[in-house]
Amino acid sequence: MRELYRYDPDKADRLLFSRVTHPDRRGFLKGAGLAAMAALIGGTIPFHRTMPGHFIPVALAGEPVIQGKDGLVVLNDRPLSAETPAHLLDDAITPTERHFVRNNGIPPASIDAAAWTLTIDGLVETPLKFGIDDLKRGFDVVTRALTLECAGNGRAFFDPPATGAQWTYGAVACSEWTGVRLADVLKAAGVKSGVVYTAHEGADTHPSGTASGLPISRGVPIAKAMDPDSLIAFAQNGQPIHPMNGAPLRLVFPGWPGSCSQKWLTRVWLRDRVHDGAKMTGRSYRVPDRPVAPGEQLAEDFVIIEAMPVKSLITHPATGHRAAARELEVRGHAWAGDATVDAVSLSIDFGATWMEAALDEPVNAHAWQNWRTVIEFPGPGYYEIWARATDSEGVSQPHAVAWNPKGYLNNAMHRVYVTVA
Ligand SMILES: Nc1nc2c(c(=O)[nH]1)N[C@H]1C(S)=C(S)[C@@H](COP(=O)(O)O)O[C@H]1N2
Ligand SMILES: [Mo]
Repeated sequence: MRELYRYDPDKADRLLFSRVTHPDRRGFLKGAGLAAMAALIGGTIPFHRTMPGHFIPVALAGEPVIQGKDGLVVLNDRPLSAETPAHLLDDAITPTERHFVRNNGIPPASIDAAAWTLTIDGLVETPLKFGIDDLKRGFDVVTRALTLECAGNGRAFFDPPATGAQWTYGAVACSEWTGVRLADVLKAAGVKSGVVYTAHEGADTHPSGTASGLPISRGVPIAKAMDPDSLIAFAQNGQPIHPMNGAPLRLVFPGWPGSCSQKWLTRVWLRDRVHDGAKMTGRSYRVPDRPVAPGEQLAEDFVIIEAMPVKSLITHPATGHRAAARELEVRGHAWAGDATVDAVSLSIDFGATWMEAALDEPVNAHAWQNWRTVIEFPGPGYYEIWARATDSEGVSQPHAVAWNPKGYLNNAMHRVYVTVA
């Protein structure tokens, strides 16, 4: 019932509540629906006749809403978007239960990994079809820690507000992905001259349930596809991929907008032009090619987002932490698209002075970098800790990011507050 409410609240309503022809009444919970609801809640529902339809009873809403995920905040139910609070991203490698979820459509209802096929076609010498075992047998299998961030991470802080999932900080993760290199698979098919872009297809369906067409089909320039860290992955942290993270097969293009990394992957085709699939055009995953005034709605001159900008996250302490002692360990991660991070600086005096944190090398290219330092507060009171990363090109995170219509690429510094007793 919980699943049904999550993926198809209309259908759940129809099944559980009696049909009433009157347009503003949904009818009442009865029969098998009533029995099922009562069983799940663990008691009878004396006022079931006045229970409104089309909502999830608190008793059910209080349950973990996504099986196999822990502590994620659900931003949207359908399609499902859920982010991870910053302090739950403290691990060097993000456990699967803490990896965010961003769905544009409805995931495939059943997943049969043994029967799954991936088609490689378009501008190739030989179109090929692979089962997952064929991929494992035919190509080098590699495991890499790879940073994946939604281009809309930080959207909630744009003013005027940008439409779309209101991500705060937690649409980012760095899990260990196991799979084969996309480049090896494309080479096996034979990349023809004139290939410009890839195009990706997955098995999820349009959120309306009735409209045909893919909810999302994006691509990358062929050079990014040939990067050895661009993977076709079949495992996440040593286990089969979580159903909401694209089981049984997905692309991972680290450092680029998460939207490139097609989940429930069924096809990669090569094109002689920039791909124009769903969410490649218009304002989707594109930003104005020049600064615009906040709120300005321009119609053209958008460019496709490629590598994501330098950014950092404070994962300890959690914001609002009450420190008993003057000394406090502060730690987190930093990442920079296809580049690396050279430094992470921290300030506890609103940016007047900065101190450098100890910063680890990435465990491999395209993995986020862990950093830490011990801060000593001068006395009791309220403090903000600000973190600012600088990438290998010398570019630092800004205090505030330029506004854009869809609220992408917010890499403003992360701030948390602490009170010292
Ligand atoms: N098939 C498919 N792939 C998809 C999506 C989707 O809706 N359908 N969402 C994309 C977006 S916008 C992001 S940010 C990432 C998120 O990956 P995750 O849900 O595993 O965190 O998946 C991308 N791949
Ligand atoms: Mo995304």
